[in-house]
Amino acid sequence: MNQPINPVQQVDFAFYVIFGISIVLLFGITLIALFMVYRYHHERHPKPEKLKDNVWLEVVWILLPSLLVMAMFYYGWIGFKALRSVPEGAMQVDVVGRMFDWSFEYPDGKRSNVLYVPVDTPVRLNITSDDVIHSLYIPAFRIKMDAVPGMDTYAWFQPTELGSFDILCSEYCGIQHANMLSTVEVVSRADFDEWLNSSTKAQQNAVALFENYGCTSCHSLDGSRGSGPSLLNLYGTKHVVVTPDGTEKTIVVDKQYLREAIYDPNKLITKGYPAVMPSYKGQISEEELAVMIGWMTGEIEEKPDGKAVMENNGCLSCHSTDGSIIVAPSFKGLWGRDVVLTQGETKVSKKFDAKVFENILRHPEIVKEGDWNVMMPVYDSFTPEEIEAMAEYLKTLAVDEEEQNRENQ
Ligand code: HEC
Ligand code: HEC
Ligand SMILES: [Cu+2]
Repeated sequence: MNQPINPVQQVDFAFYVIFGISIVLLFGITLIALFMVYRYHHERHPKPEKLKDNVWLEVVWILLPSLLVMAMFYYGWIGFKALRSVPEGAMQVDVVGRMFDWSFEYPDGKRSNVLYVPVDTPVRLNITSDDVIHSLYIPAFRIKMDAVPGMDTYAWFQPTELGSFDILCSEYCGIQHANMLSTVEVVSRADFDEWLNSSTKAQQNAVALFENYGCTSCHSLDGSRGSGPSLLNLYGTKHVVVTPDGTEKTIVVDKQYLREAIYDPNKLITKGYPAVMPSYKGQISEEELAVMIGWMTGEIEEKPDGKAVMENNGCLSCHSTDGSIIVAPSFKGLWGRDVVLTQGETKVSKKFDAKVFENILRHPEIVKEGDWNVMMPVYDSFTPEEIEAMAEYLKTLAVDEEEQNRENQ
C-alpha cells in the first residue's frame, strides 16, 4: 500500500548505518594499526620491503571505501527523501518564527503558540520568519528547519503516540533565544477537533467560516450579487420566497429564517435565484452557525482578547506584565505614565494612552526609553479592533497612584 515512510525511522536508520560503519572502521583500523606496530617492529622486521604494483591491494582499498561511502549515501538519501516527501492530504500548519516565540496557524485561521496535532496524522509545517533567521527544532520528530524571513521552507512529521514533545529554536536569534520554546501536543483526533473548535472569540472568525465552508464562492460579504444573494445587510430585509409547491410569500429575514436557509435551504427559495445551495445540516455545528448568524445580524462584534493578541504576537516574550524586566520595559504601570518619545530632533514626554500606544506600535523607533539590546519589531497587520483590545489590556495593568505611593515608601 501507499503507506508514507515515516522520516523518523529513516533518519534513525541512516544514523545507525553510519554509526555502525564508523564503529567497525574504528576498531578495524585500530586493531590493524596495533598489529602492524607489533608485527613490523624493526627488531622483528629490520628490513623494510618495497611494495609495488600490487593490483589486488589497490582494488581493495579503492573498492572498499567506495562501497562504504556509497552505502552511507544511499541510506542518507532515503532518509532525506522521506524528510522531503510530504504525503498527500497532510494537515497544513503555517509556522512563523519571530523574536522570541513560535506561532502556529491552522487552515481555519486559528492561531496558537503550542502546536496541537492529532495522533497518526501527517502534518506539514510551512515555515517562515517575521524578523531574523530562526530554526525550528523538534528533536522527537527529527525536524530541524531554518525559518528564514521572506522565504518559505517546510518540514513534515507524523506523530504515532500521544504526548508532549519539545520545540526549540536552534539558530541564535537574539537575547531571548534560549526562551524561544514551545511544545508539540499530540492528542487524540477527538480532543484535537474539540480544541480546534473551541475557539476563543478572537479566533472565531465568522468570515473565515464563510470562506472555509465555501459560502463565499456563491455569496459575497460586501453587498454585491453573486450566484446567491449577498450575506451583508440581509438581516431584517423583506423579500419574496417560493415554497416547494410553488406558492410565493413575503417574509422578513430573521434568525430562524437564516438558520433554515443554511440547514434546510430548499424549504424556501429566494425568488430570482436558482435552488442550488446545498444543505449544511450535520456539517456546520450549532456553535459555528451561531457565529455566522451573529455576523449576519451584527450581534457578535468580534472583540478580540487583548492579552491573547499579545501572546500570539510575541509581545509578552519581551515585555512582562508584572513589573519585571525581560528584555524591554514592563507593561505593568505603563498606562498613564509618561513616556519619552522622539519627534524628529526633539524629545517629548507624553502620557501613555491609546493614541500614543497606536503610534508606538506603528513606529516603534519613536520610543527611546533607554538602551535596550533588542529592537521592537514593526507590526503593520493589526486590525483596529486588535489594537483597541491590546490598549484595553494595557489599561488593566495601570498602577494607580495609591499603589505607586505605597511602593515608593
Ligand atoms: C452553490 C452556491 C451556494 C453555496 C456554496 C452557498 N449558498 Fe447560500 N444560497 C445560494 C443561493 C442561490 C441562494 C438563494 C436561493 C435559495 O434561497 O436557496 C442562497 C441562499 C442563502 C441564504 C438566504 C438568503 C436570502 O436572501 O434569503 C442564506 C442565509 C445563505 N444562502 C447562506 C449561506 C451560507 C452561510 C453558506 C455557507 C455555509 C452558503 N449559503 C453556501 C447559493 C449558495
Ligand atoms: C523583540 C522584543 C520586543 C517585542 C517582540 C515587542 N517589543 Fe515592544 N518594545 C521592545 C523594546 C526594546 C522597547 C523599548 C524601546 C526603547 O525604549 O528604545 C519596546 C517598547 C514598547 C512600548 C513602549 C514602552 C515604553 O516604556 O515606552 C510599547 C507600548 C510596546 N513596546 C508594545 C509592544 C507590543 C504591543 C508588542 C507586540 C505587538 C511588542 N511591544 C513587542 C521590544 C519588543
Ligand atoms: Cu529564534
